[in-house]
Amino acid sequence: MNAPKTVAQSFIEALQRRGIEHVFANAGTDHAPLVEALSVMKRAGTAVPAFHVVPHENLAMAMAQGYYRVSKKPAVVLVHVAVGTANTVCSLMNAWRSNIPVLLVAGRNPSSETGHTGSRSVPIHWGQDVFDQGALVRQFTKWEQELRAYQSIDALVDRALVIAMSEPRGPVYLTLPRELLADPDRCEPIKPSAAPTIAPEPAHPPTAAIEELASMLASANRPLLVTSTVGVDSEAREILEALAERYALPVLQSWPFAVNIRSDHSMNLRSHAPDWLAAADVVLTVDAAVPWVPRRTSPSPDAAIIHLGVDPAYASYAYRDFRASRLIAGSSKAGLQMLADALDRLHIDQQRIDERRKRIAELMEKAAASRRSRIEKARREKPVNAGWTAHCINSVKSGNAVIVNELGVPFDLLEFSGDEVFFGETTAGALGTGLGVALGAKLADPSRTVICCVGDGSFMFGNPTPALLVSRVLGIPVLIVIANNGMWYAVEQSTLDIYPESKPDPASGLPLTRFGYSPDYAALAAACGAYGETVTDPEQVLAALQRGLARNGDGQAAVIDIVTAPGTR
Ligand SMILES: Cc1ncc(C[n+]2csc(CCOP(=O)(O)OP(=O)(O)O)c2C)c(N)n1
Ligand SMILES: [Mg+2]
Repeated sequence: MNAPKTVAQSFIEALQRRGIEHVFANAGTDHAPLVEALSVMKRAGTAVPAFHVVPHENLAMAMAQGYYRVSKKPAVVLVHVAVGTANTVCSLMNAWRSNIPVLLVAGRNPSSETGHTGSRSVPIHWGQDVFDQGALVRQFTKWEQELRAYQSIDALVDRALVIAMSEPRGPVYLTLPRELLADPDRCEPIKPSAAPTIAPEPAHPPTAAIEELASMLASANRPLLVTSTVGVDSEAREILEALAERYALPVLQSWPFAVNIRSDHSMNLRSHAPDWLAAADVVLTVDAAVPWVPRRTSPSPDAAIIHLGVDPAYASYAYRDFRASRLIAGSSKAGLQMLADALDRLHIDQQRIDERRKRIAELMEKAAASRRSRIEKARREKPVNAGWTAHCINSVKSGNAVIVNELGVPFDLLEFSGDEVFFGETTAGALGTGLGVALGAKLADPSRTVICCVGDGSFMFGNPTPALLVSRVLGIPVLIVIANNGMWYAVEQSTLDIYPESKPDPASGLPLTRFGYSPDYAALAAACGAYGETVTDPEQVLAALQRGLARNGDGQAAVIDIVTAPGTR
């Protein structure tokens, strides 16, 4: 007689039915019923998602983010009880702040001492039992739940995914007790015809509010649009580009997480335009959690400020004082298109637009000249200047490359045609996500070149040994470029920023900023089966990147360790 189907099997079937392609797994004793279910299902030839062994949970969580960004599909991260959950939390904070849906699943260790197949069997089942496992992630997830007896695992998986995929998107957490996973599934099987999970449609902003916004922009002299993440949706980026071009509406990217506007666009102020921000009379922020840093520059108190986005109040941020004359809630993509249409219906003084276009063109030319001279200066600097690395990356990357940047190169020196995927830092600033993001992106679309630029600190935070192992085992080669300044420059920089009179020791810099030793990252790469190279000469950067990409073409990951000067980025 066949053994009855377990809840563990039903869980795996539910993932398969809902279109989950990848499970990034870091297993433990809590997963015994899942391991057995997978083994049974494999022998029976049942279709299941790809379960990948990922030897660090932070890496698994990062891979899910890169995978989602390229495929637009959520992945599952499977971890071991509270301890595995704890290891995901750093990268989970990034997923939370960048609205990336991930279904994080953890086992719960058995509660019973005897009497059940799943009952406790090793001493850790006492020690790993915690009072409130969900508390570990509750403030970084949209929803968290534990499977209870007689609940349908199908319904629970569905609910988790729908919540993760509804706007604003984000990670969710589901825990599965070992005894319940081992139980026979007593619930009615779901009808095979049931439709797969779909993301709920986001609400559109109200027409009246958009029309009012259009009139304000139509009569503005110095309007400004500020965004951080709108370009995560390439269609929204295209709408924004057309709107900005037509109405000479300059776009500032604050803490950019995506390509929000292509680099050669006539209205692209990149990430720094304090003068225009200070003088703007109408400021529209679109998907920008931190549109500016008030202690540096703010718009004038007389400026009209409008925030547009699915959650323009950013309810998940504890304190945030970017007061606005208007908050417009709704899909930013829909809102930008509605705004373009509303502006088209208005009678707008073309001369005013033309004059502004001229003023902005002059500003752009100055900024471009300053970037050119920065690159010319960087070209000769030794140790290598990361600005030169950015320039070399521009020349080697393909049009649809994925560029991940975690304190690797200056954003403003990267050039994007618009078809690339750019994955910047999130406002959570949890370092150690870059390597996994790059791997997840490559898994989602192996035809894309994936270049991951990281600081040496970020490289170490990113679990490099597990990352290179996963790259090799899954055949997902990426190019990792390290800006190796031997330190945490950000820490030194932030100290000097608020204590400008501070005096770093000429030999050792400020306390708590220098590593004191530089590991041989190229040798580390080689030890993990990747190609590794150390570069000290600026003239070698381009060729080294090309060699790395050639290795990628042969299926091997590459680590190009570029020695930069302490106190620079
Ligand atoms: C997980 C985590 N730990 C610590 C920090 C604090 N922190 C912010 S930037 C930074 C330095 C990162 O070093 P690196 O990647 O080498 O970049 P660099 O600043 O040297 O350019 C640190 C430690 C953080 N953001 N995230
Ligand atoms: Mg560093």
